[in-house]
Amino acid sequence: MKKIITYGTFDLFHKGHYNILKRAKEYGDYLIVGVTGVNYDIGRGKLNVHDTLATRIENVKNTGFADEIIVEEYLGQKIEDIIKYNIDTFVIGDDWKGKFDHLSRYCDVVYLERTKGISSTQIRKKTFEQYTIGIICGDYADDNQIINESELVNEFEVKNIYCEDKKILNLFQQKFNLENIYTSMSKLIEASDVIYVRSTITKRFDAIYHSLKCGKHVIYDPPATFKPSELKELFKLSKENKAILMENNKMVYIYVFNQLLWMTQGGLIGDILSFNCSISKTDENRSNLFYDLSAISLLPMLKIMGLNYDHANFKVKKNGSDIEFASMHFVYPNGLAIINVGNNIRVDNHVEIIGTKGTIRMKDNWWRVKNFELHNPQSTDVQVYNTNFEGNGFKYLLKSLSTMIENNRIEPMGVFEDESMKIVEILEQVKNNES
Ligand code: C2G
Repeated sequence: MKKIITYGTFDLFHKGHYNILKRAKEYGDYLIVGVTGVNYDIGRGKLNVHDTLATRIENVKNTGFADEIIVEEYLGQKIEDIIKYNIDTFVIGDDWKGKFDHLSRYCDVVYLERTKGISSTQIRKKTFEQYTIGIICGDYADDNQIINESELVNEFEVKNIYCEDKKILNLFQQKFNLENIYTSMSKLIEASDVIYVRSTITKRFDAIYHSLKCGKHVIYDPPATFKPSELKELFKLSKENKAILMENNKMVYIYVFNQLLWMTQGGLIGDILSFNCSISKTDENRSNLFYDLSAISLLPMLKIMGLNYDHANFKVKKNGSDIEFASMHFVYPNGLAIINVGNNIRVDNHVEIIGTKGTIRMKDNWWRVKNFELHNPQSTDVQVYNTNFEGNGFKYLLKSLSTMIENNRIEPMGVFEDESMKIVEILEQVKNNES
C-alpha cells in the first residue's frame, strides 16, 4: 500500500485545496492530511487564519479524499510524521517548490502544480472588511513597527499620516512612504478607521479625544495623559461613541505573558513576596520618555501584585524638568514592589518575581517578552517558557483589535480600565513629587 501525506492550513476551503487533495489521493492508496494547528500557525506568524481548526478539518473530511487527518502542531513534525506513519510520498503545491527537498532523505517529495487564480488570501481580501490605519506622528520619525506588523494581519493597512512637524514628517515619509499625507489632524481622522496616536504625551489627549469623538477606534502609546480626570473622560467618550480605546501595550497580547500571569495570579509560584522591575533607555532623546517607560513597567506590577498597595514612595532624579531616573517603591500587605526607570541613566533591564514556591525572571527587552525563566528553590532545574515570534508583537495587538471589532466589543481585556487609571494616578504623583 502506497502511503501519501500532505499538509495545509485549508482556510476558507476552495477549489485549489480540493484539487490538490484529489491529486494527492490519486498518487497512492492511503492519504494522510496534516491540518495546521492554531499554535503552529501563530508561531509561524500566520495570524490571518479565519476558520477554526474544527471547521478546517471538517472541510478536508468532506472531500472524502483523506483516509486519516492529523494536526500539525510544531515545526519539525513533518519528519516525525513521515517516519511514524511509514510514508512513501510527501505531496505539496508548487508554491513550496524546493522548500521541502530536505524531506527526500525520508520519502519521495512531489510538488504538484498549484491551481491558478485562487487563494485563501484573495478570498479573505474580498470577504472581510479592510480597515485603514492613520498615524498621528509625534516628535520623532518612528512607526513602532506598526506598518510591517499590520501586513501580517489581514484586516488592516496603514495608509495615512499626519504630523505637525514638517521635518519629522519628511523623515518619516523617507522611511515609510505612506499613501496619504494629511496637513490637518481632523482630515486624517476622517479618512481613517483606526487612529494610532503616537504623539508626545502632552498632545495625546487632544488627538485621542478628537478621534473618539468621530467614532474612530484608537490605539495610543500610554500614558494617554498626566491627568486621571482626562483619562476618565476618554473612557466615557469611548463608550458613548462605541469606539475602541486601546493602550499600545504589546506585552499583554503575547502568549507567553499570559502564561506568566497564569503562574503568578494562579498561585503556581506560591504567595508573591517581591516584584522587582527595571527599564531604561539611553539612546533616545525624547522629552517625557520617562513616563512612557514607567507606564510599561507599572502594568505587570499592577497585574501581578494588584491595584491595592498600602503606600508608595518615590525617589526621583531630575535634569531640568525632565525626570532622568526614578525608583518607585510600593508596599503591599504581603510584599514589596520596586520599579526602577532610567531615562538616560542606564539600569539593567529585568523583571524578577519572587514567590514562596518559585522565582520568575525575565531579561533584556522584557516588555516584548519572548520568554521567562522559572526557578524552583527546591532544585537547580530551570524551566524556560517561550513564544517565538519575529518583530515586536504589534501584530498580536492588532489581531486582538480585529477580533474586538468583529465581535462589537468596546473594552479591551489586555489592559483594564482600572489598571490604566492607576498608572496615570501614580505618574501624576511622581510628576508632582508626591508620595
Ligand atoms: N494550493 C493549491 N492551489 C491553490 C492554493 C493552494 O494547490 N490555488 C495548495 C497548496 O500548495 C498546499 C495546499 O493547497 O499544498 C494547502 O494550502 P494552504 O492552505 O495555503 O497551506 P499552507 O499554509 O501553504 O501550508 O505545513 C503547512 C504546509 O507547509 C502548507
